[in-house]
Amino acid sequence: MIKACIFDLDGVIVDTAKYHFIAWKRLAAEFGYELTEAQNEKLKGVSRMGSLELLLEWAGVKKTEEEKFEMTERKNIWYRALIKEMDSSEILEGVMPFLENLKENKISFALGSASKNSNTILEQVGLSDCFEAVVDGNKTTRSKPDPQTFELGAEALHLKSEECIVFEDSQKGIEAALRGGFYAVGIGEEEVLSKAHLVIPNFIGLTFENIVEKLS
Ligand code: B16
Ligand code: MG
Repeated sequence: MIKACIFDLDGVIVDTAKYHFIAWKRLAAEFGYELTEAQNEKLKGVSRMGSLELLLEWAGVKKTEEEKFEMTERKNIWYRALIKEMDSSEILEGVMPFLENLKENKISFALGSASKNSNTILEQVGLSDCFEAVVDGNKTTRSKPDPQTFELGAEALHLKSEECIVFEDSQKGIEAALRGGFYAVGIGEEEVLSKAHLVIPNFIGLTFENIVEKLS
């Protein structure tokens, strides 16, 4: 029986990928590399350091561990300046009614994100007190596709993985959910997220009951 939902943040609740893109692009320009939107897609759900490592690999640039740390810190300062301008209008369409529907039906829900900035983002958009548990990059030691993020989420809700639905927009996140034994619902395009149990474009017009029906 499905008793709870675990939501990824970037790409599911809000679209912060556009801000990550601006900040990574600025960093890449420093070593003469132009990051494309298609490459930015590949950074979705990837940790901050993992993203830098991919970027350096694409650019064919080598850096020391110290330099890499400094670069991620700088990128994060630029990124934080951008997210500090966010407000509730950036919550993706359909999300608020879906969360209201969960509350009405007394269905627990948690956040499961790779971001170490999730608390700031939740505060900016007015969702700080909304989730029963928040598992983010500050609480995990293993990145998606490892299921740790969602396992900690289920644990915080005192539930088993097979009792929870994970909503994710990235392939790595879907893989993490499947590896952990969760129901995996992809938010986005079927071709990209085909491994998920179900793919929906967004939450517009959907209820918890609709999703459970589609999964059974
Ligand atoms: P930060 P999610 C992920 O968020 C983003 O999709 C990914 O692009 C980012 O690199 C990662 O968080 C780490 O973010 O630099 O804020 O710690 O999709 O897992 O909610
Ligand atoms: Mg995401």
